[in-house]
Amino acid sequence: MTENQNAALHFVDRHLSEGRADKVAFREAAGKTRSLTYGQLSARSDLVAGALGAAGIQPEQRVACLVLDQIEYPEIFWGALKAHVIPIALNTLLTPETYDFILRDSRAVCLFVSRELYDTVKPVLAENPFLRHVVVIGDDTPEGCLNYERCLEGAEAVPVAQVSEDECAFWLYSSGSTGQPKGVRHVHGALRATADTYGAQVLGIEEDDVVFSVAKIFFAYGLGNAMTFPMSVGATTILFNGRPVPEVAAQIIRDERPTIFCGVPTLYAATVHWLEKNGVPEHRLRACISAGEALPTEVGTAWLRLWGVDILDGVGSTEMLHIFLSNRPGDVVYGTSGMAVPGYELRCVDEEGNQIAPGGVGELLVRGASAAEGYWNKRSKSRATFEGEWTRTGDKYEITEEGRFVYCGRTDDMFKVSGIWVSPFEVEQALVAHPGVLEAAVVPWRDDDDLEKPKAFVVLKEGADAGEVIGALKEFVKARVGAWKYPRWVQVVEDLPKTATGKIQRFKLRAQAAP
Ligand code: 3SK
Repeated sequence: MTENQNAALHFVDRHLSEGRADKVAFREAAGKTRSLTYGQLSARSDLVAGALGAAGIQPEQRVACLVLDQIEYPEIFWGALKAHVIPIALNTLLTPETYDFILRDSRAVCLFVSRELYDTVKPVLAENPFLRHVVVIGDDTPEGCLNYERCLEGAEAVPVAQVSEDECAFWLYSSGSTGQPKGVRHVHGALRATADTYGAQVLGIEEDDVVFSVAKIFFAYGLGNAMTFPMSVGATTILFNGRPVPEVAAQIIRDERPTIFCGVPTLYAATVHWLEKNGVPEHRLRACISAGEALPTEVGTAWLRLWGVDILDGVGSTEMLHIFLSNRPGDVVYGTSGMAVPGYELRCVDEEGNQIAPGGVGELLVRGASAAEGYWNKRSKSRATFEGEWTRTGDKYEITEEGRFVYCGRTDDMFKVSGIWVSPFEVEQALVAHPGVLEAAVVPWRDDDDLEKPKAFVVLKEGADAGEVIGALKEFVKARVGAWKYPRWVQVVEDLPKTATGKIQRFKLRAQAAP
């Protein structure tokens, strides 16, 4: 019989035979006191696998996870992998309409949901034709739902499903430029590929590390930081299920004493301001990493001054699962994204696919073992992104003479806010839904911290009161498309620049923002 390459054996059960059954794998922070050892995780993920089977859920069927960063997350994720059921990690900040889209698109047969998030998704559950079970984590189980703990109490462990490293393990949903998220399908072997490359060779993660990631587990970035990297070496993760604001991040660092801190530029920038006023906790971090969007130089240098440790800025993607281009300890140049992570190859090409010489700008392509096997049910998008062994990133980069990569923007109009993709199209749709707005265009605009945020240019309907409309638009958009996507600035214009065929020329608006 061939070796079972189920990733759960490597990341979870291996620690039992290596003497780490009593080692804490996860502990909750900020007023929470629960923790989970590797032994408990192994046993409880076995029960999740058993419960899925007992509920009639077949291998390769999907289960959606709308779960906060809490100890049940790893139990469900690894339990599903053990049963060869496919967990889908859902962003906890989406709107009911987007959950409805994803649940239907994926045809998930079961939803695991934290009690705190249930009311958001509830309106779309009754009409869903695929969902057979809704399992609620926490007390006060709503009518018609199952309680997570009760499900585990009645379950029996089953053998870990035999899979090859090339079999699908889990999906993540990535936002698309048309506003419709795409299911990104990752295989068992990809988890190990990211841990063995970035985790081991850039982060240098070791057994006695304690990791705190403000990026949540549902992001590819958070999944590596807070789950697979620490679990690849038997280290410990601090879980925090709240909104990461500077004072809380500083308090968790002070109280929980992580050795590795994983942040995003927006939080680093805000935390620098906060620490300058309130002082830096007396604790030494061994490594700090950043991804999601380019880290402003000033933020990196200020952080180094305050903590005595660099921020390793890197670039990854949901399609590649984690970071493939990064600065490294002892070799940090702020303002650049560094160089290829060992195990990955990079090249920049022009529109005809010709390799760009140093000094030029082209689209970044990446080759590495963690690439997704494709998008779910999106053949032409899969073909356009996954070109044989190479994955197109949609990012434009310049390669310097020294071989460092400098971020130059997106090939399309998408941009990131706090590390999360924003589709201008989606925000524009929300803006024009307002009764006072005729047309809208959204572009990235740099704030005082040199980070990109949405700016809206709007053409008002005749008779609309500009002050009233501007005053209402931010909240209006927040409620429709998600809290981080609302335009931080709204400018009223007479008309929008357009092509002859009526397409908005966002690049003309973006050019106004250029320094
Ligand atoms: O946005 C990034 O840079 C990133 C990094 C790691 C994993 C996933 C993503 C999207």
